[in-house]
Amino acid sequence: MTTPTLYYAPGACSLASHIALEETGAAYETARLDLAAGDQRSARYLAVNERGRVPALVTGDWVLTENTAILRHVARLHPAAGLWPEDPRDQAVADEWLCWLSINHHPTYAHIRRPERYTAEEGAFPGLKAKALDTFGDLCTMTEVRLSNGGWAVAGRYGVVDPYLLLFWIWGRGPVCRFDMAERFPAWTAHARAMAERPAVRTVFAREGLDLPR
Ligand SMILES: N[C@@H](CCC(=O)N[C@@H](CS)C(=O)NCC(=O)O)C(=O)O
Repeated sequence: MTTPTLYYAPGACSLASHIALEETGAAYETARLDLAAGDQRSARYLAVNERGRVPALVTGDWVLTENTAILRHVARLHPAAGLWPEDPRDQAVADEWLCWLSINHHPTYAHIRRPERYTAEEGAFPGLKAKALDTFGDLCTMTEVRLSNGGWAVAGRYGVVDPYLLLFWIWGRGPVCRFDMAERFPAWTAHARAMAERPAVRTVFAREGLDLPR
């Protein structure tokens, strides 16, 4: 079988797919992009993913983008890793989580980081960023509520939703939001700390040069 290659950028949303691949224990390769240097807009990368975004998972001549698709695909390709639930309701809950995070958390965060994508008026940037930061905090509160029973996100079993949750915890902790995650989101922080115990997470954080949740 062809070994897939994950195109990723340190600390970007590709982190979730990166952890999921590592969790399977199967062989894969990585190709690192520096988004600040504009690698995603290079001709070399646009030939891989014409959208100029990470992640992209390349298997032979097949290119798959979008975290939610990659997460589901990786889980289904490696059923023995148990990363996708078997029960239909649990599967629906896993899909619900992936939709919730990708449709709400990700674009809201993008409004804080990349206001120029959402308004042409530079004078509107501070207001837009401030409102998006508030909204991101509100979304985190809603995510916290769903995690308040503790444990992994879906039916108490580890799966691909968990690394995707970790990504947004990391972004909440990071320099763009600077949230006190432990204070504001204790259940989610317990989840992030449990993630930090996993060997696959440690491997990927070391490769990406990220600080583990504490
Ligand atoms: N919906 C996509 C979003 C992909 C995306 O926006 N990736 C960002 C990193 S988090 C990116 O590559 N940004 C580079 C750019 O916008 O120039 C997914 O979840 O995979």
